[in-house]
Amino acid sequence: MSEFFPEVSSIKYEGTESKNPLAFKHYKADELVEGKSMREHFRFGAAYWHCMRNPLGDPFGPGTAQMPWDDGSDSVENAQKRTHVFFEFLEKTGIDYYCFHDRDIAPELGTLAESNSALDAVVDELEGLQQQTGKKLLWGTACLFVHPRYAMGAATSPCPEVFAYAAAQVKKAIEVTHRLGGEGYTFWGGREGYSSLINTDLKRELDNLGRFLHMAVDYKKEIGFEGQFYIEPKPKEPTKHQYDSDAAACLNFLRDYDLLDHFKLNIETNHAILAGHTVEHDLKVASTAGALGSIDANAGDELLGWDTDQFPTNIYDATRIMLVLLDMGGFTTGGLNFDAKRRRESHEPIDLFHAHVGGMDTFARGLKSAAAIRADGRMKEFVANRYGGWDEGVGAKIERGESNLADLEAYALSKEPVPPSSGRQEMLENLFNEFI
Ligand code: XUL
Ligand code: CO
Repeated sequence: MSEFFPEVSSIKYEGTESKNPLAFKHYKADELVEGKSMREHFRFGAAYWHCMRNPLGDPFGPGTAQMPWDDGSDSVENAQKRTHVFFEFLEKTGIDYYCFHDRDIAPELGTLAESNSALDAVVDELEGLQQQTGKKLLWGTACLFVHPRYAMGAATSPCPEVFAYAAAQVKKAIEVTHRLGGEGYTFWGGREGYSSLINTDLKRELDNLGRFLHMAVDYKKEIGFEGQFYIEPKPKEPTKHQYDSDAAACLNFLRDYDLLDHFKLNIETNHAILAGHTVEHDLKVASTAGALGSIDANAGDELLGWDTDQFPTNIYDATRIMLVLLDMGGFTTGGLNFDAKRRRESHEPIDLFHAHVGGMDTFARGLKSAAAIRADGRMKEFVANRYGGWDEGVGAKIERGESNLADLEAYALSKEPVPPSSGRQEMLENLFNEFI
């Protein structure tokens, strides 16, 4: 150890008095909250693509990230070496899980067969490192959006050859995820959408996407992969419109194509914002449908309006996220993956640590606040009372399905409705603040 990040030792919990920027002030892995350790609540994951592969470029300039361990080549040796850097990072931060795209961990080479064997060689390395450290794969995925062949989509490409290539890539990515004991597999349709409807056969593209996902479900069963499949909604960027635009659109698509039993959603904060929602909204929509699977934790910048993938530092948001999560009983297969990158100006390796430590501490505060709100009970009680009319009389009858329009007309003719009492939004917002 201490080979690649000699300036950082294992990050410890030092409590709120600590002035050490590389110490946890709130995240204490084994501390119990609502009877479960923080580590189990969060199942924190790190994103291989951002930690190891993101050079921190932007549309106006090249990458700035210092990666002294990386020789910049597409060699398998270089790819294997990176896995050791990454696991040192996981060990020192105490992050238990990770996520990857096939092409983050191994290079895309001249042919699919060569790319597949490069992937196998890196997966060998990852398998050994997982065994040594006990770290686990939260989910794997295939990168179906970087290579120019995918410029018009993968499963929704107008070209069947591209569909076939993408299918082959997903097959292999599911296999390696399975081999590494991955607890899930994510489909993020990077370019499954359109830039213009003028040249798009929308129905055909959606039908093909449905077919593609059914093939994946069939293959999963065939090889006995028990991990959870996720769809990650995102409305746009890089395309103008992505079919998996938000939680509701994904659920509708899954229902339409008879896939709902096989998928849950992986909700990402910045994607929900791009869809014109809060993350709390998309989490609620997903969890209400029994389909909230995992979370890609990050933050956007309201002034920039694109997928900035910043690290989460907002305690209000973290509290709202943790409230939804605690209310649904926590993760089963999923976890909290930091799909976040440092700013271009934060180019030193140590910034990776500052970023993740801050994200973990933010969520620890969110968890504690959310648990306190739940223990206090006033918020929940208010909502229960607000809808209390539905528990008795005419409300209960409607909910039992025993009313029709004529009955309700007779009821309405017999008395003036009692108007609802105040929603007390401001009072509840103040109450929420008591716990932050
Ligand atoms: C892109 C994004 C992806 C997915 C995995 O915005 O979030 O990195 O999480 O493909
Ligand atoms: Co994501």
